[in-house]
Amino acid sequence: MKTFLCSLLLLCSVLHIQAEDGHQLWLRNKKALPVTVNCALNSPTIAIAKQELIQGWLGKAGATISLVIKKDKALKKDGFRLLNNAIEANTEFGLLYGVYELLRKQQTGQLIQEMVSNPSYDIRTLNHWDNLNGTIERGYAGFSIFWRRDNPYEVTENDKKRWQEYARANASIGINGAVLNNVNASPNILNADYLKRVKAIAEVLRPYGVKAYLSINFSSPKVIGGLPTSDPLDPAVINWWKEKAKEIYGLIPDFGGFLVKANSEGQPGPQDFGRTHADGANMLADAVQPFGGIIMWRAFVYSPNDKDRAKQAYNEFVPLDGKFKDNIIIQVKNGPIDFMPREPFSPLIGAMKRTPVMTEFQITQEYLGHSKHLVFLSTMWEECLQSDTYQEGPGSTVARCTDGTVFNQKYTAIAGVSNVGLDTNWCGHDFAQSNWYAFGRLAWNNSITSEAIADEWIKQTFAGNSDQPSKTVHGIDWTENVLVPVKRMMLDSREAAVNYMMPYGFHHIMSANEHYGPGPWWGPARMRADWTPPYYHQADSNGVGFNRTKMGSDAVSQYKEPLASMFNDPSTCPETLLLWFHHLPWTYKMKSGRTLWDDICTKYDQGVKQVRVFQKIWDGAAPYIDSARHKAIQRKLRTQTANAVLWKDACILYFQTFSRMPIPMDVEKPIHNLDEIIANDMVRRRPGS
Ligand code: GCV
Repeated sequence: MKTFLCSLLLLCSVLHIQAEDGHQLWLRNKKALPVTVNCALNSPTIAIAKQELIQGWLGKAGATISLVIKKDKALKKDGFRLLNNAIEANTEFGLLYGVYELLRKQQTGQLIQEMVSNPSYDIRTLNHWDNLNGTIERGYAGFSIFWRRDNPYEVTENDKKRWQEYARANASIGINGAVLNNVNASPNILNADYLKRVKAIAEVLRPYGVKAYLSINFSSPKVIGGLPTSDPLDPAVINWWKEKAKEIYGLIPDFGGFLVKANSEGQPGPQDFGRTHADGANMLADAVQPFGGIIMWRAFVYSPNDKDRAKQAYNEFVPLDGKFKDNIIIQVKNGPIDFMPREPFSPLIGAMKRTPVMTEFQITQEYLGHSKHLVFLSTMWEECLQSDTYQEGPGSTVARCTDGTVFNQKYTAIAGVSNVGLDTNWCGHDFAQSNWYAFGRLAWNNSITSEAIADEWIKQTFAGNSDQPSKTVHGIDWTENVLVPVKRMMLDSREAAVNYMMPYGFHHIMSANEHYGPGPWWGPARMRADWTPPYYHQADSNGVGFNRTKMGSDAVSQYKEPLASMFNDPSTCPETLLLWFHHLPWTYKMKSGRTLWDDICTKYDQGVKQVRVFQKIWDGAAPYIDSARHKAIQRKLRTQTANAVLWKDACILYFQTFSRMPIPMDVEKPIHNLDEIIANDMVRRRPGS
């Protein structure tokens, strides 16, 4: 036995076989060719840049590359220029980004030409909803990489290694900021012991150009500062925040700033003291301003009293336009409700003309199948970024309204709610890594296509794997059997999820609390209406959908013409958003010529069929993918299909109780019974169970 193990180890080392467990993300070990790297500068960041080139070089063997810091007007912030034998940038981080770009091009078989690349946004952050006890709100990949319950302040070598790997992954795709704790923030994050840990994290992230930011709790002056109030206009409170900022910057000179969730879902905020969001944000902005810090103030606000939750952020924030200090950015979720599988863009974007606005995307799949479903979110974000707001004439896309092209902004930024945890493969599902990757790539370049992102990611993540080292991006069979079909699967996957979960503008009809399976029926008597699905789908015997037209809640009027009129009329409203804006009869005639009911059933069915195709595609790729990752993904696809069938059956059968119409003949018949699905769901949701 001993001899057998020894020979196996020897064989592995000869063949360079490495277990593929997904931990290396898109940065898998390569058999690098020799290269010489020159740089006049010496710094930890330059050392990383050199090391990356040496360990990843796939260009001409024996080449020499120079890394040059050079003032160049064509380069903005951390942009870079790739030349034949050199990378130039204004900053050392620019050089590092240039190195990763060059290596990415080599690894994905792209033509390397002289090019300039500038980031679309100055600040490209991940938001970690990580709690100080190590759990992660809406996290599906294990515990936090930053915080833990036991020995919370101890910093181990293992911690540092993880943080370093995390920072490297971020730098490789241009992410330059990390908000380290949950927006539902514990005031304790600002206590000295936690700040020491933040300092330790920041030190590991720093050479990779990733700045640390913190979410703060607006009541901190009272809760941990011992003050009688947290009123933002109170001189003692103002002073407390100034002193706290001084303390933080004393520890972490390049600290990024604060992210704030205020007066939202029970979090404290300035309105508790009769003040406005601007009062609260400005007070914090003053505290961090001397150190170059910024405030990212979230506009995710809604109260149970409004008739339409979708209108509230706009109603509260637009009147405050122009009242915010210039180191504040309003952070707005991409849609008006909450990271649904499909929403129109938030009407706040482009409407605040004298206040910088940044979009917040959700990388973690709270409403898109957690880490169990394969859903490539890039297409959803691309759809949002390319939506035309018309705010400053045609072409005022979400991307251009937030990246400084349309409005003159001191800072531009974008945020993604991270899906990273302690799981070996970081994200729970190997394909969920592609969402981290896509967020970074879009944050760097908001006009890159999802197709290009998927192409890069597949090549870097799967080509030339350990079981099949010879199958590389250059092989025709690899292209035909992996690259092309897997890319198709990724690009179709978000639409498939919309189809089997919430087609035609349905939203918020998932099960309560966990937000995973279907739950359109859920609505206990004393529950806040806007937390229950019937508030959103409004199904009755006459029809279905939320009436947001001028005759309904009039949310359409928050959009600039021609959108307001287009959304207001069901015949011009995109069918993908039909039930978002309209309450329509079940017999409403769709563009297909069939009834709304028939088309709803058909879409659910189509979603299931699409996931079955994904299973086939993945099964077909088996000979080309290392077996550990292949099996893990195959298993998850099975779960996804079963869950898609459940969504389809539950929604069709539930809505049928209102439509009273037959399921079309060509739609696969339900295999579940509605009463059983509901009973199961209720049992799971029974208090205390
Ligand atoms: C961090 C949704 C989520 C909450 C999240 C909140 C937010 O409501 O379900 O978990 O809280 O959004 O974005 O603040």
